[in-house]
Amino acid sequence: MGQRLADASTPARLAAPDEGIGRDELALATRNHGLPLEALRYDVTPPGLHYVLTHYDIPYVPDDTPWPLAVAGRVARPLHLDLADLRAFPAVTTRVTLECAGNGRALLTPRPVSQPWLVEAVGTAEWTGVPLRLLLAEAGVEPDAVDVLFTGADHGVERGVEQDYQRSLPADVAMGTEPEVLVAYAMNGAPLPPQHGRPLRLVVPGWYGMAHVKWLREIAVTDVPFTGFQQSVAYRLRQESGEKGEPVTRIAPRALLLPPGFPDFMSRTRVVRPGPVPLEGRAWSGQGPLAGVEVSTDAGRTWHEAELEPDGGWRWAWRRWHYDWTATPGEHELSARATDAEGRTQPLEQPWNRGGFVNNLVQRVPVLCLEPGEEG
Ligand SMILES: Nc1nc2c(c(=O)[nH]1)N[C@H]1C(S)=C(S)[C@@H](COP(=O)(O)O)O[C@H]1N2
Ligand SMILES: [Mo]
Repeated sequence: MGQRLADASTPARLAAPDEGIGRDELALATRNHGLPLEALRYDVTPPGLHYVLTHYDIPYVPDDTPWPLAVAGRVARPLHLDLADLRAFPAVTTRVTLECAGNGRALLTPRPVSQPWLVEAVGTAEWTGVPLRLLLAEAGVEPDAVDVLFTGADHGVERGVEQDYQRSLPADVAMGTEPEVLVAYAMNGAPLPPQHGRPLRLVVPGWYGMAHVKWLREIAVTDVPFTGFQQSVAYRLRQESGEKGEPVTRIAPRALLLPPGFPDFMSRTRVVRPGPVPLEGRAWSGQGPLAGVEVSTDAGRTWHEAELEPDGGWRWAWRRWHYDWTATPGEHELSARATDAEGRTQPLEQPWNRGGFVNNLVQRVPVLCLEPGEEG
């Protein structure tokens, strides 16, 4: 049994406000990566630019692996499928924006010691696969089903216990159509890349990343709620370490700006020239559908309605928004905020819980507008 390892989901501790990034956070930050924010320009994130989060090692899966997938537990007819069997089911393609539940946690005070995302743990892909409800119907779910448990092929040590990556969904969510959960074998029309779950992953549109189990090898229907580490210890909203906490589920509304102008290499401040500066970005929500996006160019003091483009039929994908700004010389702070149809919006003051989950604090983008004719 290995020693206790740092994990990307529940912070072992909180960093003091002035404490720099530690070795455990660096170890996570150098194997995972975020979306370069300029890639918010694309409807579908280009290959390699989608964020990646892996808790353990990426399993090695050679191209010709048949990959057995079991559908077991409280079902009338357990299934033993492989990739070829799955491809024989009707295929569905869905465009989905995926976001890590810990997105934004590196900006919190105190900072949870875990994967240090700023705001870039997001990406959009077109996933192709079999609706999970078809597999469950084929297996015949027993009436006493409570949860459906998904097991990945990766594993590691959590709090001194060796275990597989496992997450469950309530049975009604697993069998539902809004959203339709997929067992996906393709990403953007190609087999899944290794880091995104080759050869099979779960896709749960509208839910935070932890639910989308990669390297999926077993689906088990259970008559008791699943209480494993990634369900009951990690991914809970807690103010104090001993609390049971509410589970993390659907993605809260968020808008991000495509960085305007060009970066000042060291400070990362954005530099623009005076005059018209078109602002654009993306907004999404896994809770209520989006109702609107507003932009502030004065550090959140005043807000202006942005133009939010239609969803093109992709309910679970981000939507483009734009707003015409006229920049004047000097320093500015830009923000955007999304609101959903039920009035949920993004806070200006940080929401806080021990894991730094579901934190949709408004993004702040410092901008320096040059004097006319000045060089950056
Ligand atoms: N088997 C397995 N599935 C997993 C994970 C993992 O570590 N192992 N990480 C989860 C988390 S926390 C996130 S945010 C998403 C990230 O998906 P991506 O790397 O394809 O963007 O995968 C989820 N599925
Ligand atoms: Mo995540």
